[in-house]
Amino acid sequence: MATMLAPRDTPTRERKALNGLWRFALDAADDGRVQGWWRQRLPGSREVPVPSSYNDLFPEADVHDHVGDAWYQTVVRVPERWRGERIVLRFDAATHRAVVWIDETKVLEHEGGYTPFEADVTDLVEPGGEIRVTAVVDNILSWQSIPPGYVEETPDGRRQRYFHDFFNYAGLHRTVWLYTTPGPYIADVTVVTELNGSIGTVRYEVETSGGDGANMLVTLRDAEEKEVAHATGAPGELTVEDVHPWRPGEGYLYELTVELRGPGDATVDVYSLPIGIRTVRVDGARFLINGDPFYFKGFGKHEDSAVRGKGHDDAFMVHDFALMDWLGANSFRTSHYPYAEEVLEYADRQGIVVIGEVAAVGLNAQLGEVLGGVSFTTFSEETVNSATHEVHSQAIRELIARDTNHPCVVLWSIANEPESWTPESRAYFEPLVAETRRLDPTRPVAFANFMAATPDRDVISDLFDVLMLNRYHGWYAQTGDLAAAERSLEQELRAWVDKHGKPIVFTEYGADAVAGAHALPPGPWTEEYQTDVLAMFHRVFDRIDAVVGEQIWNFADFATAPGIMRVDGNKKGVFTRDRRPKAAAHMLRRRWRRLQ
Ligand code: GCB
Repeated sequence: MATMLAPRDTPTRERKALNGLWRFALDAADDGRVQGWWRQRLPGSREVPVPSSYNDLFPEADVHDHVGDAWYQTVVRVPERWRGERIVLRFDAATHRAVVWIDETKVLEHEGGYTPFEADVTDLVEPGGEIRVTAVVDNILSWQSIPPGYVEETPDGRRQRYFHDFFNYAGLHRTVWLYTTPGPYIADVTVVTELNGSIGTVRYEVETSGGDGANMLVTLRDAEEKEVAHATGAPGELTVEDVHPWRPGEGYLYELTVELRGPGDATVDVYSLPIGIRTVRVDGARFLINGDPFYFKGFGKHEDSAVRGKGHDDAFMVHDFALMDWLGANSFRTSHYPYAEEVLEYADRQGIVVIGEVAAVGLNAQLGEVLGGVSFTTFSEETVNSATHEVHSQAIRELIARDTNHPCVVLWSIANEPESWTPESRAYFEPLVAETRRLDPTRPVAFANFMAATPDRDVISDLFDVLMLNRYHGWYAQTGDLAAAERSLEQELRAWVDKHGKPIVFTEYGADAVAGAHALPPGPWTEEYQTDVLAMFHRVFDRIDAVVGEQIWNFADFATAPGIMRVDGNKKGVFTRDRRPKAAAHMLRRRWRRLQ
């Protein structure tokens, strides 16, 4: 399987982050591609930070609500010592699509806002000299993008409409790199692990480019850097006696080092990556990690913070994980798109379990009416069609290629709340599930099920391994009546258990609460009511064995498109957007840390 190896410093490789302030120009009139803006200094004097969304950096609405191209440009000096190396330009993400030039030459084109892309640019750079890197980043969502949307032409300009409930932040959200590899290099490493009593097995595949006749040495070291196994050649298998597994709550990692050796055993290329030895399996209605039943406690999250929007930020990452730990959470879902790879690397080390989700959110006409204000048929020639299917498929391929070696990821989510009650939806998802399994036979596959897709209507859940349910009893239904909500939730849940007998993870449940709003008796939007809704769900979960997880919607308040259902964004966070606890956080801490 093709992987997408993260850039790393190794004895044979060096990387250089191009983060910082880049020149920036919005291009609402679509002039740049016609006029060839990559050939010159971008017009205007704006600069923006990379990584960050651009939307919230300036007070103007035309920046915040920009639709179309945004141009980024920087000048970088390529180290003289890189002479003779292969040089790669890599973007960890550009939301939602980009074209990149080095000086006058187009080097990259990529669709999809949340996965990396790169190109060998050796022939275009002169070590010691400077290059101009220009990227045009287009934020338009269409029926053929993942996620989908459409653009409305109005007398006041373009307006982007979409069918998901988070703001359409755009820009260079993650690190941009220049990095080196030797000429012949290690291109791909895929690892699959197994456990058998105290013996761990690491099966690996490696692909190299060039270096014919070279041989390969693969070494595994434990966390104390002691060698525990080695092998030559690929594919291969390493056996680890007295294995120390990766497990939830303890991110024990080994380091796998692949060394490519040429004539006379001279080192050609070295690539190392952290790996965790663990297994994942679904058994009846149980979700097993290392053979032990696992119960997910955590959140659906967002990459979202004030000012930087979806720009990756290590400070927020560390703080969010610390808050999750304070609560006793053990997991989260990367709702509704692949997060920065730094987040997965950190989860690997922290022993936090991750449900990895592709950006397929909003493939649902019913939600479209609520959020996009438009009536359409979900699956049709004019809407979600075969071209969309291919983009969706590619998004899954890129997600798995980037994340397959992360032990924290235990489950793939290939869509959030799609239409799942029509023959068209089954025809759409059947091949996607098959493709996901082909790419990764080791992890279970699921999708997050929409409230209206009740067990009697749903026609696709039998294709999947785990039922992930998003439910809002007591909020969008039975608003304000938790007794009725509890009854109807339990009834529905029992119907799922009877129909499928699969493990059920609640991937969303919750209620909006405006921090500081209080009432007795509790009413919607208050902190008390949010707490009561969560407690109601928990009573039901505790009565049903097939429920193997609870991930609240949401970890923190987040930005959305404007709407009368939202108060300055979505307020279902148990933390505010600046990560202050609401009453629900204290209740969760008592439950998850068993303090009551
Ligand atoms: C959902 C969606 C999520 C929304 C949430 C809500 O079902 O999956 O993206 O933000 O509901 O708060 O309405």
